[in-house]
Amino acid sequence: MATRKKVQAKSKVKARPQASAKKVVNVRSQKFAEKANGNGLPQPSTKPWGQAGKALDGVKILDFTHVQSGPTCTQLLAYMGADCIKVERPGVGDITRGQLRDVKGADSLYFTMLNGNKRSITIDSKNPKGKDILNRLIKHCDVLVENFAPGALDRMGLTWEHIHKINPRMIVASVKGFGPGPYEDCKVYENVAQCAGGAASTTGFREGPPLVTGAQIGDSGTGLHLAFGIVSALYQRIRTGRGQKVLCSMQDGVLNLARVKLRDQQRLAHGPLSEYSQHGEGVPFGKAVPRAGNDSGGGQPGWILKCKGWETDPDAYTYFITQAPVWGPICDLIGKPEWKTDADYATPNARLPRLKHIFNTIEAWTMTKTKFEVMDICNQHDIPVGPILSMKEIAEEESLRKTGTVVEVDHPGRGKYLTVGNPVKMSDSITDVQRSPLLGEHTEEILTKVLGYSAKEYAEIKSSGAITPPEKPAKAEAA
Ligand code: CAO
Repeated sequence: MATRKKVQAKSKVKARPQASAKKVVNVRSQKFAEKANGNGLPQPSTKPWGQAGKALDGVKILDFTHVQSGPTCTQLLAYMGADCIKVERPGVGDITRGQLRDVKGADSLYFTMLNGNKRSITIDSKNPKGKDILNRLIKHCDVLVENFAPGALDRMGLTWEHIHKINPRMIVASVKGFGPGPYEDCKVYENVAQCAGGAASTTGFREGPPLVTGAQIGDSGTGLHLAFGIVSALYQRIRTGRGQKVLCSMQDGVLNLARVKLRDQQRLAHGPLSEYSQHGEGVPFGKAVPRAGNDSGGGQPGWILKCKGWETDPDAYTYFITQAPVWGPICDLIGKPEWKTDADYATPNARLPRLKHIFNTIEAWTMTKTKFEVMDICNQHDIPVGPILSMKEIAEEESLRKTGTVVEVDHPGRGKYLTVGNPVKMSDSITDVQRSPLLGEHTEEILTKVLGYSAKEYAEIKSSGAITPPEKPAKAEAA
């Protein structure tokens, strides 16, 4: 009790400077207070949960992204309710529209799964009228998001100075391969980032080469980081009234996700990494963190084990963690009750040099069960295990459909397809996943309804080449 009182007292002291913050904030909070119910806070919505709009309703995004990293970011913002206006090159669009195509002539899944809930406008950013339109969009929007190669935005004339001059409130958010330094001018794709961010050197088996992972930690991971930066900048703008630059380098994003390996690098200076199975096998460590195969990244040893059917099913495996508190039930399940008291097996430290033998013994048991049976049996004893789910199994998993994590949407060009919905679930901001837009589907709507161009102006824009693909040169007449 005494401790709680102390904490409360502390937070009171902290709250005071906020209440007497700068004038600007005071004026705003006074306005809130007028509507308030006596405690200085705005009234809660009268609408039921989930019916008061979405978290980012009213936020307008000028989406200049392409490929994967940037679109991941803006799709998440759109899922949260932001109005995302995707600018694409006339006639071409985001290059992924045509990459890895599975349905002839239709937008690829690569594109459709990264650009849901957005509107598409085509603008040639190098055409003078195109530049005018972009300037209007800059005035209209809150955030410009881009992931062009270094310098490309500046070459379009859209420098930070230019943008900030015409809209001081605009947040300019960028993904680049590297941050400032020797590699800042380099173009970067997913696997380059995985390698440069320390993930590849620490992934794979000790005896094999570095390995990249299937999860797109460089692209989607960095897009996610950028979304966090944008929302933070929007929040800070409430106080400062001005936008700022937000930069996420893919190298930084990957390193952030691989931070436990930088932890291990520093631990190496103080002795071998005892939880790595190479330690138990008596293999000495080198100067850098080695690849750890399927070792668990934390303090509880784990490994991937075969399950019933592994001979024909490449995914008939389970991850099995020998968490210390459930060592007793593990021994009972695998038919080794004597290991509970045997000094060679009874404690986590005693087990470390014998992990290979222990996992082989557990595997002899898991091979008699399917991965789902292992899951069911082990969870009754609180033993942490995880079936290796194939993408087929995930696509068909009922519970993921029910939560809106896997969503089926209909597309005029390609029919029904699956996409990944919002992985963040909010009780008062419900995501409604919509199909990706066709190239330029909303050009007229945005120009006339959002930017207020008249019908006459729209016709002029149309004939200027600013929103249409360049005309193909006439074929030379046969001699
Ligand atoms: N109108 C006119 N021109 C346009 C345009 C438009 N609407 N949209 C793009 N362009 C132009 C750009 O201005 C640029 O022209 P310049 O080189 O003359 O300035 C050109 O298209 C190509 O842009 P780019 O260099 O960004 O594209 P790229 O295909 O050559 O490179 C990529 C792609 C991803 C390697 C590079 O953009 C990059 O390194 N981005 C940052 C890191 C990143 O996000 N990587 C992840 C990609 S996802 O795997």
